Amino acid sequence: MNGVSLHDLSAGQAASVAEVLRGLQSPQKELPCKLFYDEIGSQLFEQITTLDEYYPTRAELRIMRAAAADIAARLGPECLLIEYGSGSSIKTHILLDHLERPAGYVPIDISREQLEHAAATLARSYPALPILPVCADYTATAELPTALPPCTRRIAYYPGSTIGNFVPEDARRFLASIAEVSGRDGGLLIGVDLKKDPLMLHRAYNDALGVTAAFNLNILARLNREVGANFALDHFRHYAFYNPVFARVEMHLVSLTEQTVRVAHANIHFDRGESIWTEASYKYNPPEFAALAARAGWRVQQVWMDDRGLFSVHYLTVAGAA
Ligand code: AVI
Repeated sequence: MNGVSLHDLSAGQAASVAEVLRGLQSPQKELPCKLFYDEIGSQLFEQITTLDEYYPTRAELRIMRAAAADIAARLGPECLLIEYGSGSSIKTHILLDHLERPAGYVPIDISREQLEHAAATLARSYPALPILPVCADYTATAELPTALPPCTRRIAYYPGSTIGNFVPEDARRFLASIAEVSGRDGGLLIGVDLKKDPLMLHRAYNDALGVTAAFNLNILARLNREVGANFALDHFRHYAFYNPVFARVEMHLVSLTEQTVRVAHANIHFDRGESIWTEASYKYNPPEFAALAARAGWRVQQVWMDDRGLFSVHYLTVAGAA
């Protein structure tokens, strides 16, 4: 892997039968959205980010391009950049291109393949930059390699509004664990999707080409492949809608018929019209996100938005630091 050595804290990434069955045996059936991202699901997600209807990726990129110098000045020289999620994206390149003498780059991801690919790509673009990839489920462990390069401060980077895929209390817990890893002088640069016209949200999760539907249904195909399930994909419908009461887009898979599906050693019964809840994508306005972050020990220093007010990038520092 181009001389970059990988720190493996993962316990493997196959779907856990116990977790899947717990979700499917709950009164509101559910599956964890992290199961979307096997190889096929990750490719489908890449396609989603290029769809006309899916505005967040383009809006965040516009912000990063317009504010890169400003952001780099905020982060300061010789910082250690710790990215949660895979770091192969253009956003990471924009940031690294503008940072002053970054001390190192630590991408953390559960997908070993994506991590290796991202680290190798970045190593080619930045041959002098120390890169320390960590293979881990970052929602479950805050651990980092002990031998990290010396730096002025640790900056956590969490783009893509993935924070919206946590229910708010889990988001708070995750943000608090990042504050701990970042330490007293730490910073956090995070992308957050904003509340907006519900029709625009509806279109973003119900694209005309059906890529989001394929992404959602792939979770059942994955269970067929990995845990010996026998879901008939054409007996389920992708159903996504914006719920303004909770300010979240909900994605479900709705059973089109009464049916019983085998999942590992269990039989799961579905009534006609019953759903599996597969994802929540919470939207925040800036004061709401600031309040959530404050409960996790962060203080907002600056917020950048695109000219259409669709997306936001927040820079926060650990509260109580000088
Ligand atoms: C990764 N995450 C921020 C995406 C979102 O918008 O919540 C996942 C996604 N689900 C459907 N489309 C995109």
